[in-house]
Amino acid sequence: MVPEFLSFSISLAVAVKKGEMQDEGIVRKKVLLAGLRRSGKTSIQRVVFTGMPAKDTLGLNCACTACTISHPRSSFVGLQLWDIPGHANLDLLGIDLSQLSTLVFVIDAQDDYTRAVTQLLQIIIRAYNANKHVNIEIFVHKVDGLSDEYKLDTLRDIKSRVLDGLSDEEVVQGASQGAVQPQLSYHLTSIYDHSILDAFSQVVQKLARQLPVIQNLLNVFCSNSGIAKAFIFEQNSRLYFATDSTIADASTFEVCVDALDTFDKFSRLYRWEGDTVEKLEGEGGEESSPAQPATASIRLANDLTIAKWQMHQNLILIALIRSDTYDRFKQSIDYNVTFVRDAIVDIVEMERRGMRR
Ligand SMILES: Nc1nc2c(ncn2[C@@H]2O[C@H](COP(=O)(O)OP(=O)(O)O)[C@@H](O)[C@H]2O)c(=O)[nH]1
Ligand SMILES: [Mg+2]
Repeated sequence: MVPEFLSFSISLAVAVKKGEMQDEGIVRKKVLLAGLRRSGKTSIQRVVFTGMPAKDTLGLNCACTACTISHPRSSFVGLQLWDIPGHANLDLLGIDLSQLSTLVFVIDAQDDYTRAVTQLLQIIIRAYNANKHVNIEIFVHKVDGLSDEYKLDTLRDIKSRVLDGLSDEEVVQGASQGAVQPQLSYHLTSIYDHSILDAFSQVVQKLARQLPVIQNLLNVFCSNSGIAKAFIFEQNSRLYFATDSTIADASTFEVCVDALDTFDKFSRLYRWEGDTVEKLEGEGGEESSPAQPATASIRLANDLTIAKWQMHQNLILIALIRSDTYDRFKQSIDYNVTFVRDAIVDIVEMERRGMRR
């Protein structure tokens, strides 16, 4: 039951790489949210990063200016998110695409997307030619209310239009010689369910340098502790930074996010005495999370238990496990968690030192 963790060493690159930028002494990765007007960019940004309830986005005004939002300092990945109006001219806004780590393009799937695909092709070519390593993430958005079949047809249609469009383009330098191709990832998203969190988590994970290390750690932890699925969530944003490599369906993720919310709500009902409070308040500064116990669990009706452990200031380990395994081996699992926690704390501290240069 007790895992044997291999010791691992991590080296961080010291120079500021392409696609990174510094502000307030923190290196942040730039993520540009692009797409036609009213495709849902601002709603995504508000729901994911400020916790705005999805229905409140109905009242969002059409922003005519670009805005940036910096992910909290305590985050695992330093992010700067650019939300630009649909009609904006990138050159006039002074956005240097070579500085971009990720381009997120939002397409409204409930609308005619012909014009959106044309704009997407233009921006892919520009972003790719400016930085061959840019991650391009395409959100086929507002899929709530669409049948599963219609969703998949729409996704297939958009993919084929984009591929056709790109193969017709001579402008993607190098691609025609069969060298490098822009790497495109597609996500079906909606702000009315957890798909937007899942998609944005995957976007952010690609920017985390230590992801493979944490993933390996979780794989070892799960296989040695009888755990079906584990996620490391950032509590404030509810984005997950890593999960083990077991394939899980969307409902597993949903149930884990719901549990995270429930733990959070319950923890607000109680005052947690002791070191934890002082530590959280002292370290967190601007965005310290509410004080809460280091561990808690919820038993679901289908003989499964969801357990959580506080890993670091704002990072939570959530694990889905059979209830009988949890009851029998709780102490061993808690013991294994201490290995994961120590490793995560080391990695996070190292990442933060890497961010502050
Ligand atoms: N049904 C649905 N509506 C959405 C979704 N995301 C955004 N919207 C709505 O789309 C409208 C335009 O959103 P907004 O964020 O202002 O678009 P922007 O111009 O791209 O920033 C708003 O009324 C939102 O409530 C979604 O996932 N599903
Ligand atoms: Mg907007």
